[in-house]
Amino acid sequence: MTEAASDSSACFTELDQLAVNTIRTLAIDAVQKANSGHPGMPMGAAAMAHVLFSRHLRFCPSDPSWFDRDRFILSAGHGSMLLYSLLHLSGYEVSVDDLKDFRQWGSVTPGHPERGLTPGVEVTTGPLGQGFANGVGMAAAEAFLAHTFNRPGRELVNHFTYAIVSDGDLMEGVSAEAASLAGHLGLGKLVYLYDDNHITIEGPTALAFSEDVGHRFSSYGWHVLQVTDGNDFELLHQAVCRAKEVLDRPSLVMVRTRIAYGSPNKEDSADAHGAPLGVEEVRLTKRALGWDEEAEFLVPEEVRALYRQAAERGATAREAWQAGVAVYEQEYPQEAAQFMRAVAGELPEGWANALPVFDPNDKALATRVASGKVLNAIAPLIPTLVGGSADLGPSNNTTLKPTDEWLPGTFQRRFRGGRNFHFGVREHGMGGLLNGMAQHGGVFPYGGTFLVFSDYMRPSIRLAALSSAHVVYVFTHDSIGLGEDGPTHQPIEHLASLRAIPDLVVIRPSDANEVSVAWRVALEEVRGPCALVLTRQSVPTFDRATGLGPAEDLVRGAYVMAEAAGEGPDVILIGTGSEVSVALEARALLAEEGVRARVVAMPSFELFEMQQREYRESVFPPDVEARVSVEAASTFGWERYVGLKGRTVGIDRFGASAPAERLYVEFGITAERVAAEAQVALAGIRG
Ligand SMILES: Cc1ncc(C[n+]2csc(CCOP(=O)(O)OP(=O)(O)O)c2C)c(N)n1
Repeated sequence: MTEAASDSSACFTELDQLAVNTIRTLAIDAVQKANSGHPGMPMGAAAMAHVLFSRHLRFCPSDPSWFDRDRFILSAGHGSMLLYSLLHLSGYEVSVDDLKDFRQWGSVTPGHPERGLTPGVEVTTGPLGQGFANGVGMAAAEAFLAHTFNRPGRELVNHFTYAIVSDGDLMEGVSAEAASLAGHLGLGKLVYLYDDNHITIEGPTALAFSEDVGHRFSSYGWHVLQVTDGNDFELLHQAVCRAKEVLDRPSLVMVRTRIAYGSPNKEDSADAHGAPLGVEEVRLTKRALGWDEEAEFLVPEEVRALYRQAAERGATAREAWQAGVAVYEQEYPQEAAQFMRAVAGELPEGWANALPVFDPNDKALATRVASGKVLNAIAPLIPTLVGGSADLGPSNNTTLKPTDEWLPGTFQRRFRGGRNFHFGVREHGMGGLLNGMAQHGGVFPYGGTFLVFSDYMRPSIRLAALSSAHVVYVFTHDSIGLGEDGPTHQPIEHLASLRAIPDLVVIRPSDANEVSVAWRVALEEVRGPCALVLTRQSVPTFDRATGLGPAEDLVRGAYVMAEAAGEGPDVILIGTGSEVSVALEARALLAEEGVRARVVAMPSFELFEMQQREYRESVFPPDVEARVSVEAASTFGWERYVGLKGRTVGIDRFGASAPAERLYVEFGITAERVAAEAQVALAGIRG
């Protein structure tokens, strides 16, 4: 651990103090006007944020998505007014009126920063700890791309990832997972400033947080620095300079700050964490800061000019980068084309031709195994497809062969494009990293675990959906079909709960060929997160030439897999994943009883809901009310498709430890049961 010493100067003047007080008072005014929000954190962290934005951060407000910009994350998203004030001063499209509109309907300044809504906001933060993990993912993506594309003297990717993190961020488990991984990997381009103000909502951190954070991070392998006075520009500047010099480890700059700095009655108090200061306290605070007590949303012109300089520096850096890219294009045309495509988030032309087609005559294949074959078939064509698993690579079939691994020290030397990422047993950290990797851009990230452990990373999945992070989840061992590991490992409610997340596409393919199509959809058609839900156990590859629906129809979410014999169906049987076979068997049983059953394969509710009504009604004709769903999972949600007169076959209790075949029988996920339920539904309708 090092104490920052005075060895360089960035010529801080009164103007810097004016700028910091501008940031503070903008936050105070916006929270007061909105009558809600969090003034304390921006007031306390204003100086460190100012030093970072005015002296270090390389960014270009006129081109917020310039690829080689430094990334900045406000992990403590509740301090959003700190970020909005900085974005405004820096010249992003965030006006004073937008600041006055803080937290209002339709504004670009919502309660917590939302990517895609406000120019300059890199990731959506608010759930503490997530931003921390996102930054690690960004630094990992940066390191991967730098090693993949940079050439001697030609650096296409070379930037830092900064974040301001708070006590709450460091208490959350997800940040511990991500920090451990960042230290292990030696992600040296990661610089975090810790707003160490000793206050959370309930009071002093001493109530619940007493470890030695510095030692903790040192033991993770981080470079830890201390700044004892969070208002000392020189100390802050020097600490950031040192952090940037240490490139073999991530850096944590612990900055002792005072929440609500400048407020005579609320400084150092939890009262200032999440409530407006109040009219009188605002006045007193402005007086204490030497500010015009009457002025609101005041931005002195000279402060704007100071920030304009930072933006100009960024614009110059961007131009130099563009010139470098032009030279690189001449020298390395093939790599340049790959790089440009990656930056644009585009897949190489023709990549989908590499998607395997599986032969129905081959032996039955678990859909997870098919997924592994698909991944390995497409990986050579998509050099920026990177990912791995939370220590379940051999089970999730997420490993690319042959290729390098991401290991400590890997980033310190040129390597051959290691793409297998070992997240370790850290599902939540993996979820946060994947979001950061996706939102850094340039890579297509994927991550695997057992479906049941998607719970461990659910907050990150939710944020991926909320902020359209293009991530593919490989969730295997998707039902009681995993067998003997028992109820702790058998997902029940997981499909329903993932389907309940808006803007998350969940796909449960029924056979190997659907898996192939599912990967294409996940990479090429879905713009946000996509969960592939795959079996542990083998399932047959359907012989589509025998009149079954084409696997390609997976893109529509649901399709007629087997039509009812004769005129129109009496009943519709709907299956997903491994239960499509069960539905097909039930159809045959019903045929023996003179009942015409249509089988619908329904790999994805979400893709189906995107279809036109005519298509949806062609799959589920409204007049065919006898419907039975079969899925080895909670029946919750199936009412939507089976209707009031339909029946559901599923599992609304926890599973059990036994061989899979026995479990299917015990839990009634059988063709006989589906056929019987079909008869019940028909009897109900016929009265
Ligand atoms: C995952 C999560 N849990 C709880 C909250 C609610 N919350 C918002 S801020 C906060 C504590 C803030 O303490 P700190 O991070 O030190 O911020 P400061 O008080 O310095 O503003 C909590 C519990 C949250 N935003 N995210």
